[in-house]
Amino acid sequence: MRITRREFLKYCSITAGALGLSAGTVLKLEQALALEAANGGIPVMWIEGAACTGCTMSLTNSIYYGTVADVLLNTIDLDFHKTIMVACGAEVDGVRFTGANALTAANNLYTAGGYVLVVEGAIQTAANGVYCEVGDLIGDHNETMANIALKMAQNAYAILCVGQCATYGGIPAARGNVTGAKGMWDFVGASALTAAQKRALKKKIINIPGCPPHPDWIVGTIAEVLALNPDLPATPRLPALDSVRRPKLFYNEVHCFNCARYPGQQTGTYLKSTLVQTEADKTAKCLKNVGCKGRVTKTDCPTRKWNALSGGNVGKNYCVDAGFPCHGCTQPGFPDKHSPFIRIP
Ligand code: FSX
Repeated sequence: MRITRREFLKYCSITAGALGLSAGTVLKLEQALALEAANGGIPVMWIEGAACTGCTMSLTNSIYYGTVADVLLNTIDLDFHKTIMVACGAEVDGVRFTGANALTAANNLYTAGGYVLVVEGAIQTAANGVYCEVGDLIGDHNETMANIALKMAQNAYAILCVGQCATYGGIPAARGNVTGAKGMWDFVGASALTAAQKRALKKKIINIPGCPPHPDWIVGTIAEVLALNPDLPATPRLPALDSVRRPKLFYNEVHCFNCARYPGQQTGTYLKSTLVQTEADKTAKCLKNVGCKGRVTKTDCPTRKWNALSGGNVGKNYCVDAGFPCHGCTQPGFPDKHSPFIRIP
């Protein structure tokens, strides 16, 4: 199935509410995509470090589209994504990453501001980054994710960190982190760049946490970035972000306030064990006493839910509705700060 830009716009219009896009934003998106059609579009380069690839899997569950390639190849120009592209190995790394390395080449597509960088997964920094090599890139030796991420981030137009691992370190950076795994923000902060370079780079970062993130959060943010920058100004306009650089469209409210079990919290009616639950408990009993982190977690999971059957519809379910405590995967500090996930009374 091939999805045209027109259909992508239709999708954004139909699902504007679900994606968190205003009518005005959809209009601007139309201008941006028109420019994309005329100019070939700004390429998207998607690189992956230490991760389970769940973020990519989540994106491929984006509703409405047959495949993620339809979303990104036919609407947004995804030039590089190792998991879903057909080409692999030295052939494609040589073309793409060598382009990113050779930043001075006059006709190089990947010169400053020439692409949007999506980072999935944490950056492993110990032992000069050898825990994560990302391809046969330089003659007879491999390049590290750490080197590639820093080079590409410096020259990216904007940087979307997708998933808890790429944003705040996630599971790869949990206790026992011998590989020195870090989220992008901390990785840049600990790098050898100058203070001015770090500031400039950090200004371009948008964090889309979640383990994994909801596909709407990813697609919606990409759509908003395009809509905000139809003319590709030198300094990109970013969506409204909170203090840990999450788009407010999706991460503005504490989970509990929209939770179906909130009445239980207000009346002090708590579930005693996740193993014993009735249907009625789903709206009557709060999960706080079995380890729920909803009180400190900002996410729209309770209203958006996951696995919608068609575009624009609320999803079928999510952790808390399924009887499992929220484990705070959109918050900095996950998983250590929120462990254990389940408390057994
Ligand atoms: Fe991390 Fe992505 Fe958790 Fe996995 O690839 S956010 S481990 S579900 O999904 O990076």
